[in-house]
Amino acid sequence: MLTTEEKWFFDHHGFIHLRDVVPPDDLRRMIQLADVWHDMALEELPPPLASTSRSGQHTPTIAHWINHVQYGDAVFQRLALNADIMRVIIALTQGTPCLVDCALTKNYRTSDDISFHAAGKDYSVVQGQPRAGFLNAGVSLVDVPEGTGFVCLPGSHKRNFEPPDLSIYDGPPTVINVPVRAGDAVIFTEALMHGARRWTLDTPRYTVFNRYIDEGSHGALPIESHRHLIPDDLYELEQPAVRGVQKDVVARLLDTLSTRAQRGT
Ligand SMILES: O=C(O)CCC(=O)C(=O)O
Repeated sequence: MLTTEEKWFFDHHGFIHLRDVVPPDDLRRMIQLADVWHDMALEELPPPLASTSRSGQHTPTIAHWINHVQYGDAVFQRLALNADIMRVIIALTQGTPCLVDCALTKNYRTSDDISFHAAGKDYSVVQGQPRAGFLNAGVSLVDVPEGTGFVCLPGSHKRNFEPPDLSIYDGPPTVINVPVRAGDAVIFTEALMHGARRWTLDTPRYTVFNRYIDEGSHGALPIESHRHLIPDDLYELEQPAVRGVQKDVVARLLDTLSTRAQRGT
C-alpha cells in the first residue's frame, strides 16, 4: 500500500505529499462552489452545509471553512473517495478509516495565520507499519508558493518531548513550509504540530480538509436526515470504524488500486 520510502517519510516527518491527484475540472468546480458558498449568509447555505467558523466564538478574520461539503456536490464526494488519497488513508489507519469531516476553506491576505497546534498523540508503529489515529488530507485547489500556507514541525507527531515555543515563521530545519501545486494533497497526522502562514497572494487560497480516524466515529457523520444526498460508499465510509472489520467501500477501493497497479496506471 505504501512504498518503503513513503513509510519512512511519514514516520520521519508526520506527513506525505501526494502530487497531482485531482483532475483540473474538479478543481475548477470546487473553487466555483467555494466562491458561491463562502459568499452566502449562514442561513442561505444549502442544508446540511454549515460553517462552525462563523457560528462559534472565532474572530471575524479567521480563515473560514464550510463543513459537510460532501453533501453539497458530487465533486466533494469524489474527493473524499479519491483512490490515490485513500491508498494512504487506508494504509495509515491500518484498514479501518472513518470519514469524520469535509471542510472547504478560503483564505485571503487578510485572513489570520494559524499558530502551531496538534490533536492528540495517536501515532505509533504497529507490526512494522505506521498507524495514525487521526489524519487530515489537505487538498489544495490552487498553487501555494513557498513562504505561505501549511507549515509543520517535522517529526513532532512522535512527541517524545514537548517542543519549545516556536513560531510558524521560524525556518528549517525545525519549522518547514510545504509549497504545493493545485491538485496536490498533504496527508498529515493531526498529532503533528502544524499551522499555516498568512496568505500572501491577491487571489484566494482554497483548500479542502478531509479528516479520517481509525476507530469509532466523531458522532457528527453521517447526517441521517440528508443521507439521500451522498452515495452508499461515502455513507459507509462515514460509519464508525471497527478495528479488524473491513468496510465494503475499503474492499472496493483496494480492488481499484490493485487493478490500477496491475495495469501500471
Ligand atoms: O491551512 C493549513 O494548511 C493548515 C490548516 C490547519 O492548521 C488545520 O486544518 O488544522
